[in-house]
Parts: sequence; structure tokens; C-alpha cells
Amino acid sequence: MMGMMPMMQTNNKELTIMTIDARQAQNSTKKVPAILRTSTIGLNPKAVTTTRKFSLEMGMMGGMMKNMGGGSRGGMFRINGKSMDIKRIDFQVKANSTEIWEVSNSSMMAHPFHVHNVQFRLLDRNGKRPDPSESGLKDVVLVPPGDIVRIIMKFPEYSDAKVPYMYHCHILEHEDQGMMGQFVVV
Ligand SMILES: [Cu+2]
Repeated sequence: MMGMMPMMQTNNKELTIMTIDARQAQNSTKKVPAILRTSTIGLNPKAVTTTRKFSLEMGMMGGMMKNMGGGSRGGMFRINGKSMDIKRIDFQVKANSTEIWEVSNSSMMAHPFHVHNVQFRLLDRNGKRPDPSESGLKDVVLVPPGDIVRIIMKFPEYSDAKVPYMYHCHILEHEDQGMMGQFVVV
């Protein structure tokens, strides 16, 4: 037998799963291009009409005060000082508009920030160009403690002034405890 042959032990019998024969590949003259694909979805920083800031926050005091005040559940996990309230729309976005969202994390934990309705690109992380592994279209961006990330997104044409989309930390316990907000597209 030629080359590597992975084996699996099952009841002491050896099974061939795959045989790799690289002799043909050695003759290939094809090269991987330096740039595989450029952006084709119109995320143009010059088209940005609005920049918004989102501060991801955790803390005991906010939660205790909110609970004593009889507010909505949670309160320990907030965005811009507010816990999620299903009755509150945090802001309106214009359909077909391009926005930059600056997301910062003042807490002691990393938060994976997720936006509904759009996919986005990471413009920069702490003022530096993103790692190539983060340069594609995304719907979640990790924001470690102390980091500031800027994401750019173009909102689709569909609008509805009543039914909101959410943005939130994607750790279930965090969004459930309030690290979430709502926007509508108009
Ligand atoms: Cu979180």
C-alpha cells in the first residue's frame, strides 16, 4: 500500500477508511491567487450615514438597583446602561442605509456580539485591521474585555416600523439577563 492509510479499530478488525494518493497532485502547476475574492456587497465606508456606539456592561450594582426598583428581570447585563425591555425600541435604522457600529466591552468577560437582519464586516479591532480570519462576512463578532471593534453593515430594503430586530450578546445567560436591545428598520 502507498502513502498514509488511516485505520480504525472495531472489534479488533482494521477498516480502511480512506487512501490518499498524492502522486498526481505533485504535477499540478495551479497557483492559489493572492486575493480570493473582493467585497461585492457594497459595504462602502463612504456610504456610512450613521455611527452608533454600544457599550457592553456587566455589574452587580446595576442589577441590584434595577431589581430593588422592581424593573424588568435581570439588570446585571446591559448595553449602554440598559437591560433588555421587550416594550422598548432602542433606535430606528433607515432601510438601505449603511452604518458603522462601534462596540466596546467594559466588563471582565468576552461577549460575542450578534446582530439580527444583517451580516456585517469587521472594519477594525482596537484601531487595527482585522485578522484575515475575521475579514469575511460575519453575523457575530467576539469582543474581549477592553476591546473596541467597529463593524460596518448595510441594512436591507425591507422595513417595518413595528416589528423589531434584536442585537445581543450571544451567550444565552447574558442575553437572557439583559444584554440585548431592539431596533426597527423604517
Ligand atoms: Cu456576554
